Amino acid sequence: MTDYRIILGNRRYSSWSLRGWLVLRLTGVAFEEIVIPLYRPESKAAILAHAPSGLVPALEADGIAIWDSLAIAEFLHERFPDAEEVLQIWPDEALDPGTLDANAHVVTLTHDPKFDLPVLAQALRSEAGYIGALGSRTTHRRRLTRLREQGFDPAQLARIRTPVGLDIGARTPEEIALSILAEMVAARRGRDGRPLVERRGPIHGDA
Ligand SMILES: N[C@@H](CCC(=O)N[C@@H](CS)C(=O)NCC(=O)O)C(=O)O
Repeated sequence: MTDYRIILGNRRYSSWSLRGWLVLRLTGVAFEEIVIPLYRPESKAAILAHAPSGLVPALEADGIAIWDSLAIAEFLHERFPDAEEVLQIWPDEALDPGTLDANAHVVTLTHDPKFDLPVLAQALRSEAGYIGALGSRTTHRRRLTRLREQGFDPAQLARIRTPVGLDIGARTPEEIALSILAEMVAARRGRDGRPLVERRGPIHGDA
């Protein structure tokens, strides 16, 4: 019987790890999970002991290593073609603009145009109250060009917040998440995210 072992980072902030793990879980097969704390001096060597890419997730099955989350998904799909819950769809196909109202917050995090662009286009077609995209200004200039080609006008494109988050000097994944969530709250409450010590009016008052 095949033993399946998945090597991954913390699923809460490594979305690549989450994807590999999710697909494996949806097959219904029993598996062992090896969680490697990321971004520590010893992390790379620990991952390299399992996958030559030095990146998580990686899957071990029948003495072979499979890495890159898409390769893991492909491999598992071939092994478990009947796993009904495995969704073979792209993120934008899963995202129905009709379900996103003013309370919806959409942020793309992959930096990969093949995932980010279709999702941003769907979000722009929706009423989502907050649309953000992680990535450099150069990446965003390229995104804007592609979205303009799809017919979005400057006013529509201005809804995308990027670089996303408040300026708190965030570096780690946790800090970046905090900066994005803080901006979401500020946007929702109509505030600009300045320190409270600089606020003249009532702290909980209207913007
Ligand atoms: N394209 C790869 C990306 C994997 C990836 O970038 N993993 C990150 C964590 S989210 C990683 O292992 N980082 C560790 C490092 O760079 O040392 C996949 O789909 O699996």
